[in-house]
Amino acid sequence: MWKRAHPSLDGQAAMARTYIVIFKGQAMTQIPEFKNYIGGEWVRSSSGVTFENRNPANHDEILGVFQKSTAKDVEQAIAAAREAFGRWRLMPAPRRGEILFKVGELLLKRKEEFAQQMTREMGKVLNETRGDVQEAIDMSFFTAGEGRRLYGQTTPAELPNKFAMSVRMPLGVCSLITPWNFPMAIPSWKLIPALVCGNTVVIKPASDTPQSCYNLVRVCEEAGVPEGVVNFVTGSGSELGTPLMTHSDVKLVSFTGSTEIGKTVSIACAPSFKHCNLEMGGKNVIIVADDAHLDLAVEGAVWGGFGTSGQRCTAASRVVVHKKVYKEFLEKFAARAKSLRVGNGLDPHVEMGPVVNQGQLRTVEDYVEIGKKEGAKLLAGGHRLEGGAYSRGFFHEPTLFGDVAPKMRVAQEEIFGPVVSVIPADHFEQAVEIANDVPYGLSAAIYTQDVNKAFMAMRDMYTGIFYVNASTIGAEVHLPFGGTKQTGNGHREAGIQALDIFSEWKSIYVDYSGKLQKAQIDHD
Ligand code: UN1
Repeated sequence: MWKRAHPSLDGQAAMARTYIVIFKGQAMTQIPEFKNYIGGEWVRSSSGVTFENRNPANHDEILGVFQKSTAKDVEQAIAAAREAFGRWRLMPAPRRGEILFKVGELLLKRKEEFAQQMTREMGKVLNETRGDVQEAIDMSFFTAGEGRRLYGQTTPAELPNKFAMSVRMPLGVCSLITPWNFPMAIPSWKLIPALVCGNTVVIKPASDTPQSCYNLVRVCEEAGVPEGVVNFVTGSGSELGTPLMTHSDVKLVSFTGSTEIGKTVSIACAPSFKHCNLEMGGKNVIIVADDAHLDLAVEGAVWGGFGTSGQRCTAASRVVVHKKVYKEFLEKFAARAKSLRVGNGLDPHVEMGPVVNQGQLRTVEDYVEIGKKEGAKLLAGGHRLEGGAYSRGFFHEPTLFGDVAPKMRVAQEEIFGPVVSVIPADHFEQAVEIANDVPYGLSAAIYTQDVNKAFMAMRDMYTGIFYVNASTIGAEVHLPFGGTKQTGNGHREAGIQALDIFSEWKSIYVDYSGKLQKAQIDHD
């Protein structure tokens, strides 16, 4: 029997200790302490140390403290997941699906609250954090139905009185390592399909955004996911990565983050042949053809380039524009970039929030300098925003480079910030060539009114995702998500394709002939 799950999210079970901040001699606010979730219990780290979760729009605001966990904590979480696996894999999949449906319902109920907390912890505007929570809701509802499908195949056997079929089986304990830019959606892309397939998990969120993942885990607990099935451990990747990636009881590591770290995950998994699913960088592109609806293309470039402050792996950080419309496009794009309202994402008038932390802000500043030195033309932005409402946060102007050459670093490397490079092209074929000529292959788009060009680009762009007359961002959960080249390692998250990550195939033959039959040999 499973032990009863904690009954209510509203209880303060996870926040046993609070801190009082003293400001000008006055107690200002209470800072909640969040714990790890291991084997159905909310527990402190064996380190006894915590780290702070701060608001990137106002880094004086501490949203909570989280456990700075150790390898020992991870080992306990893996042991709990391993113990729970024996029972969870035997729970009928439709029943697992029902619990996941409940997860979706609870997320829906608390969507606004979770969105507000997410804007506070990572900065993107409220509309986008609502979308992030919605993506987790969509994933829960879509995947819950898989509990009643998880289709395998039945197929004729080549011998008489013999039956053949294939079924999916879970792998066991999965380590899920998730990023800060979609702090609830991406954990849900991994967690929910892993669970419906019958796996148990240890999830480690990015240290910039532990609360959104915590909210998802609490919802799982409330929905009735039994103890030990989902384990949540916070702390630094450099400390926790090794046990998460190398422990012999872990069967799969699912990672979303930079290509650089993805490579280390891949290498760490190799000696023990762990399954490894990687979602990494992008250098996504919008092609603007000479017949494009220009205003629409500009809107797409603004949304794709500056949405989430450019911090999406699907962000449109390059725009390749036909020379006939290049000048007009650039003028319109620069005007829109300059007019964007930057500020605290909780303000409904704000269109772009801060970047997530000081390091990310420096990276953006570095790339602005690199672009200038390479000879790109700075047409909008180019500076961090300082003073007044900006003084306590990590704000940067929406930045636009024109006259970018395809091989410049700003056109080749993932910046993960509000910087867009516009590249002129002489003709359509050249535009496609430039668009493909980067080390990544996540998302691409074309704006054109010509159906022939649209289909040619659909065929020739070597990316995992492609859009016609829409920007490079906004993938839906029931379609496969992932990319080619250095973006991934051949897997696709989301859609029914995610099931292929989180399950293994077993082919089963049942011989009811009552005699020895030999495949391939008893042929005549
Ligand atoms: C990411 O940037 O890591 O397609 C994920 C999109 C979102 C997901 C982005 N649905 O832009």
